[in-house]
Amino acid sequence: MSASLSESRRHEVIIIGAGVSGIYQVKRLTDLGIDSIVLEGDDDLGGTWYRNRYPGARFDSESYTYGYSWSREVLDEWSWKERFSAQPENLRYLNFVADKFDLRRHMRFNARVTSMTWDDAAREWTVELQSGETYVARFVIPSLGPLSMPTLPNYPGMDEFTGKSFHTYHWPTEPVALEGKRVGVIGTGATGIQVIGELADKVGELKVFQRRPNWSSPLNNSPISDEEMADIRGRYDEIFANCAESPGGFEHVPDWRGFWKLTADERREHFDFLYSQPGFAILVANFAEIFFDEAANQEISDYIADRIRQRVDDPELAEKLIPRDHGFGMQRLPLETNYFEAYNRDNVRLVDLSDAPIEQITATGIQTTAEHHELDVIVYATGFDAITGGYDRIDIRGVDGVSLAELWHDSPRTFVGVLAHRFPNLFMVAGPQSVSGSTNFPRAIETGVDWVTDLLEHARSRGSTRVEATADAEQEWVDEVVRAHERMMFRRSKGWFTGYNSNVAGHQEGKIRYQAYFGGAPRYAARVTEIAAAGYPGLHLS
Ligand code: NA7
Repeated sequence: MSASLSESRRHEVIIIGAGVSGIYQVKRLTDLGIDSIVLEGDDDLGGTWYRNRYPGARFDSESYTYGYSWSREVLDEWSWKERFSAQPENLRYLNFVADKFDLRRHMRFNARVTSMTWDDAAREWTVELQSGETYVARFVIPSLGPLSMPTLPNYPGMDEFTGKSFHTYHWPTEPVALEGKRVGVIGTGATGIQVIGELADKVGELKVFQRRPNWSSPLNNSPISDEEMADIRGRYDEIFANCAESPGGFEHVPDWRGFWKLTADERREHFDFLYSQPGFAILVANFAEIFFDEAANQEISDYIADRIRQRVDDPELAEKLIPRDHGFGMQRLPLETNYFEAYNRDNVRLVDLSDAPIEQITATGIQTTAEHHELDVIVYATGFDAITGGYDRIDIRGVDGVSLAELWHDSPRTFVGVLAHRFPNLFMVAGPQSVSGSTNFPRAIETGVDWVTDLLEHARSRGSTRVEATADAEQEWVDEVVRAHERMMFRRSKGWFTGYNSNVAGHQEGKIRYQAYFGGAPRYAARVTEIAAAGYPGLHLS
């Protein structure tokens, strides 16, 4: 039952979500003396790094490019221990930042938002929690994270399995005994590939249920020594400046020497070099042509396929691990540690679902059309209702009760990924159609938080109590998002970059949901900076 409005708690700003974005957003607002509260559905802060506790969960971005750039003190005091830091350390980092700035006192946990309703007369949002309590605020800043809505398949019998089963996002907080156990992993995306590489030598038997193979290349993780950390600390300004200039928000920048100007041997030499480099270098420091020239993409795909053949002992199995339906980098590239070597182990088996799909989950395992697999544990690494999923699960009602989920049913519509027409005073940090889904998240998050904060200050300084994107400005941005997709070959691939998830009702294979802006982080940052400098054309402030 809803509490009456007189019982509602009032704040000027409600931030939804205490993850990487919410933490920075509340820091900015409280520094400005703006009365804000963070409502977090989980029982502690950390968002993606609070939730994703599965073995092998770690950054794919260099740790020191993932961390916040906005506090010199944090940069000076925090030492990253690994180039690609693992989940427990990442969660410690976020706690360190929140505690250092005493941000927990602005956060309320176990406060899951279920609905939000705009009152155009009062010019405020009423936000309702699962508990029935309500909050009222002039502005709401959803900081929901692009991958916060996990999705499970809907195989018959999933509830009947008597062993342990969970989605990777809901990996239990208490330790799970896996030694000697028969474990099945469904899914070979970025998550599945991390889990499989990590678990192969720690469980009795590992069966990988693969619907489609994914391209993957080595993470090349390594420890960061004290000396190296000191060097990184001295170079932070340069590192973040490089990230700001790279389309993906990474240290790695594309190679513009010209794919076809070099000989095949020179290109191969460059591929060899990149394959040994850390992180996304093989993708984002590669020749820019691999993203839009079919022949260039085929060449790097063939190169990576050969690497897989070299690493997997059984040639027939190697072929099953090589994607045929999309080229290298055309879906989110998983980075791996010992993934391909895992298949050389006697206790690891690939179950190719393209030969024999899953029919049902039984009390004791997984039944495919070919055989029954007895299992003690089933790990669903089956992905997310990406980018818009977090919004869809809140019933958001704008002007005249219009539903955001209904308006976005086919594809979201926003102005620069921050505002939506008919939803005044709702400022999405790193929302749909921003650059967040296509880059090193925190770099884009900082752009988003800073822009939202400036806009809020601008509105307050003018005494504006209502900020809305015009329909025309929204349409222009949607058109720009579509044009950026059209330039990219990956628009023909399946996967969350193009908004497709087979487990979400209403998603249609081959129909793009324009969920992210793929024009690159530098271009996005320049555009939104230009808009702010010009006094926010496209927005109606009153
Ligand atoms: P992804 O990349 O969406 O991968 C999900 C995987 O699960 C993928 O291999 C899917 O196969 C597979 N899947 C999904 N549903 C099923 C069913 N019903 N049966 C069999 N297999 C299925 O999610 P991740 O969690 O790996 O990565 C998401 C992001 O998290 C990642 O990009 C990082 O930024 C962190 P498919 O390829 O669709 O055939």
